Amino acid sequence: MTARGQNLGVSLRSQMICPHCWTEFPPHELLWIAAHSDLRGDPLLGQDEQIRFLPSRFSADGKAIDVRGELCTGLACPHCHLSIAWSLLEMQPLFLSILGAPGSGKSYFLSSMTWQLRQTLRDQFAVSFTDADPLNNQVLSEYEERLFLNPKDDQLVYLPKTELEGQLYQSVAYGERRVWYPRPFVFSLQPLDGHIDYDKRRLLARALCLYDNAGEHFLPGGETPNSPSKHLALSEVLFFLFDPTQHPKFRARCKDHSNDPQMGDHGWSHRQDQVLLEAANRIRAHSGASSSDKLRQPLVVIVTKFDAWRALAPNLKLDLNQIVRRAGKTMSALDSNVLKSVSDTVREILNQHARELVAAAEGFSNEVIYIPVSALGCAPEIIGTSGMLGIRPRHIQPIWSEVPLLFALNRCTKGLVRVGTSRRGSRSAAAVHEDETESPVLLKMRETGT
Ligand SMILES: Nc1nc2c(ncn2[C@@H]2O[C@H](COP(=O)(O)OP(=O)(O)O)[C@@H](O)[C@H]2O)c(=O)[nH]1
Ligand SMILES: [Mg+2]
Repeated sequence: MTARGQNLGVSLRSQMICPHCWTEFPPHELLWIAAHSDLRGDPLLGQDEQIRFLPSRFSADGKAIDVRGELCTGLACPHCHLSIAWSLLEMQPLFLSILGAPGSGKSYFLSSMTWQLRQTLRDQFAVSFTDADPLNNQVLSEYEERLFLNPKDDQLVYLPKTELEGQLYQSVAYGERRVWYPRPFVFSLQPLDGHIDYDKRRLLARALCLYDNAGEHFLPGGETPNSPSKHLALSEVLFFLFDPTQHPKFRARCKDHSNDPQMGDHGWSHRQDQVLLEAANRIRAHSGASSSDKLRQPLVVIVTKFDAWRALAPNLKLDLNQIVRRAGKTMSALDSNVLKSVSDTVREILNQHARELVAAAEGFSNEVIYIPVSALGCAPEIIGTSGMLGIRPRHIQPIWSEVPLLFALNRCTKGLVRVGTSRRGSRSAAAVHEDETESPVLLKMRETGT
């Protein structure tokens, strides 16, 4: 592959990291996935998988040719043999792990976030957000379709539980040992025409690798050598979902103000601070940090199901236009004043009702931000006598689901998404201007003439 990079019309990265097993390797070690249907049987992935091979023949446009003469398009990791999206050849990866107790709303949040980002990033930030590997992202695309593109929008639907070893985990057999890796959802992000740094698009582009972890993995004792979680240590920012409906004090305060079954008898409780402490321990173990060290990654505490606990925050009006503000003709910026004031309000509420969580979060990282979201914007209903919870797609109205990732993109990239501060009292389209003190990674924005 080395000499083939130019033929493919891409400039290759010198080192790559597999988003499945996190092995680092140079691109010329990449394997190709045979295309001919007879070429089946992989020692690591099983009899039904296509053969992985190091090619010796290439087409004129740099694609490998398998031993049966078929043109191949799929790439695979030389270590675990799982498939690797092309965008990882060119774009720096951005790992991001989503943690939370079972039932805290991770799967709904992830679906709502990616659905919203497809529009918000393109329309407001002139950034494209596309599936790097549609086949690998299929589970998530199906979730999005079920919730947001469902033709039977008055029927109750639900997302399946994230099984420990189900669709969201892929298994690899290294001899006798079988390892289950969390399936990454990989998205390509690049500036579009209209982005202030469109001419630096190759430099700014990132391959976002998201992990939806089964909550059970993070209950004490959940990690085994066969279910590794090294992505936590690689994550540039961590999302921890805190679910107030699982907290006894929140439930006691909200049950008379919410019709959500989760706030009543239907609710359950996990010690959510312990999930965070367990994650911190694993990251420290992977990175060799001492148990008293705070971690280098910023921590976003995403307080889910805002629709169910909004009675505790009557002054929070979470309108997207309040935080995503026009900063020029084609670009918007995140208003850091709004972000900070909402974070302070939410921290105060958590401090009143779940002090242990604030202590765990602030012991975890020096940089903690609290963001309320509602993936659904409404309460689920109990489905018949099954006891399961479902949602009618026509009721769904996400609240701020994309904000945590917009913040992460600002924090971890060199200007893909920008922050600014609103001028006092201004509500005009040009209400936000760049504030270089807000983020060390902020690039200077040229005058936009607004
Ligand atoms: N009220 C409310 N409930 C939600 C919301 N998002 C998810 N839920 C409910 O929370 C439960 C658990 O969600 P899920 O995403 O499966 O949790 P996970 O185990 O962390 O992946 C489901 O029964 C959902 O109906 C929300 O935004 N508001
Ligand atoms: Mg789940």
